[in-house]
Amino acid sequence: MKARNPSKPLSKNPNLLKWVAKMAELTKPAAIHWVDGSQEEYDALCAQMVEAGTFTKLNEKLWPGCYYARSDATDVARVEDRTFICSLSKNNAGPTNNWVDPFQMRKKLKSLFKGCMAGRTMYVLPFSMGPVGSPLSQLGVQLTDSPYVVVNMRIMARIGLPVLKEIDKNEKRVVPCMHSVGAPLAEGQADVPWPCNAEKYIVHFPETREIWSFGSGYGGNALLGKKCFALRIASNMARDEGWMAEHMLILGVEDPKGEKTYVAAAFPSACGKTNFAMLIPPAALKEKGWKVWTVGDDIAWIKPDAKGRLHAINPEAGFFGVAPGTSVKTNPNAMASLSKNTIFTNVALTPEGGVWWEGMTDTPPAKLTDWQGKTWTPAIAKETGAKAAHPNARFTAPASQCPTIDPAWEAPEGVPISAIIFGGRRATTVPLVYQAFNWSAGVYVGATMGSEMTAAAAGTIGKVRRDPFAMLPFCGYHMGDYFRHWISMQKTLSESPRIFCVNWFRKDADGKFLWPGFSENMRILKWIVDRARGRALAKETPIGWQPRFDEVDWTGSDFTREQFTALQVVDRAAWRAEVIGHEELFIDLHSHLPKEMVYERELLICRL
Ligand code: TSX
Ligand code: MN
Repeated sequence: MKARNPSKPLSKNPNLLKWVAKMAELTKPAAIHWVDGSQEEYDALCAQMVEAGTFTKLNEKLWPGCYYARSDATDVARVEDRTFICSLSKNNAGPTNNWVDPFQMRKKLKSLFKGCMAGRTMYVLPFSMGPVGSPLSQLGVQLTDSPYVVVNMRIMARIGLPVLKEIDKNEKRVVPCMHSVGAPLAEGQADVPWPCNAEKYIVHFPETREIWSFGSGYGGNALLGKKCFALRIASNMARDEGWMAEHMLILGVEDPKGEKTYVAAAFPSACGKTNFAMLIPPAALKEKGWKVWTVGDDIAWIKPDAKGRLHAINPEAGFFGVAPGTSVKTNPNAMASLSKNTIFTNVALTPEGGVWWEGMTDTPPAKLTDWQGKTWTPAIAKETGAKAAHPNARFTAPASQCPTIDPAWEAPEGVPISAIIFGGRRATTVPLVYQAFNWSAGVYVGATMGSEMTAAAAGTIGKVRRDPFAMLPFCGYHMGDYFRHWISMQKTLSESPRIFCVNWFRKDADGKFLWPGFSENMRILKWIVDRARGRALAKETPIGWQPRFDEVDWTGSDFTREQFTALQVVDRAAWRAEVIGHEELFIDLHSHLPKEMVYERELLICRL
């Protein structure tokens, strides 16, 4: 069979062809490649990157179909201070986003992108966020000079021919996504394994629904379907169209009768969101017939159906997960998901052609090549503190490979959402679990959630950093208006999901965790699902409804009434101080804050 000529356009859509030509004229690539999304194309791009030194093929026996990439040491994470929401009015971006006048930004981008793809191939990458053809899905086309981005996007989204067919139906608006690593090659200039630019711009135009990303090849900066589209741009679409684009996992709880209850949950970073999405119940509950199914681990698009019930899809097709800390103990389902056909970035390499990261096994291998290509041994680590894997090292794994992937994870109509959970990492004050009194009280819980710093690098240890709805870096408009949108969503619903708050991280006076977490979280999840179904009791406290000890299923556990009581304490003095902390964030949003937030706070103070 003759290989197809990738420069031949795969679409006749005049708007798409015009835009591609215009962008090629601006960026001056040496070639254009229309991405069909096939396995052959993926294999060829991977082979080409092995040849170029960007990829290392892992040992086929140990890690079938897997590749390894090491990024530039300066291009290892999202760059929040270089991320911009360029709405026409600064007021619409709000105080929690960086804003630049869109006319000025367009001028800047034009100069940055001028000739920026010289010597490289520009890939035309059509993608669908959500199952192709789902009424909840959205379409985009990313132009990128990074083959690494193309192969990662093939795992994280639906790409290629089926998407182009959808685009040619011309029903849905297509979001144009421009991306360049910003490293043009002069005639005869040799390439580097990870091209990037010290000057980075991650730019969103919410009104025109456009994304422009320059200078980075990493994760959320470069895989534009994910944070840029599915959260920042989609949050704008969702507000305008009456749905919700949320930084939430989706899971399904199957009860002993075989009935499924779906839950969406938002957690700030470093709370084990992916672990919770792939939870395995303790043996005793498993034997009773309880099972958790995974729909998604990061993003949920939620929309009322014709009957006014919220339905959610996972707009992604893969997991772009943090590797360090992931093990057969903390998350066996993630380990199974990443066991084949996975791309690893910035983990460590074993002499056998395998990968390793901190926390994968109790004892590290005797010798590794670290994420920067240097020799790493446990002795060196002990002396210098050097990490074998970068703390933000990632795996890109197909969701279909997750052993607990829900049979309905690609259902075009989504799954019905019965409960919403907000979490945080709090050593004090916030109990293990409580249920908000009603929707607006639940919105208050989401608006005031936060985590305590664990690393000195991120700020003062112990200080609560507020991250409302885990959306602070991802809301594409004014956070106060976002709260307002949440409040107003209830008006469109015939039945509101129940809203809960959890905290797996409460500590005793000696700094020891009060709750074993991980699989044991199933007992709390079971109570949440039983509450949503009207099957469990609760007692009223000043902050919401809490389970009594006897209302949690402790089968197979030796957790005591006293331990549980300590975890569930609502300390009125601590909560009075907590409410003052809520105000610190609200004051910044004051001019856009919905009055419900003020009323909820007043009522909370009254109850305290
Ligand atoms: O992911 C976590 N979850 C959710 C699991 C479904 N982690 C990992 C940290 C975040 C990246 C947790 N860490 C959880 C948790 O529920 N809880 C804790 C805190 C903890 C850590 C170790 C122990 C107990 C609690 N060890 C023992 O009890 C032996
Ligand atoms: Mn995330």
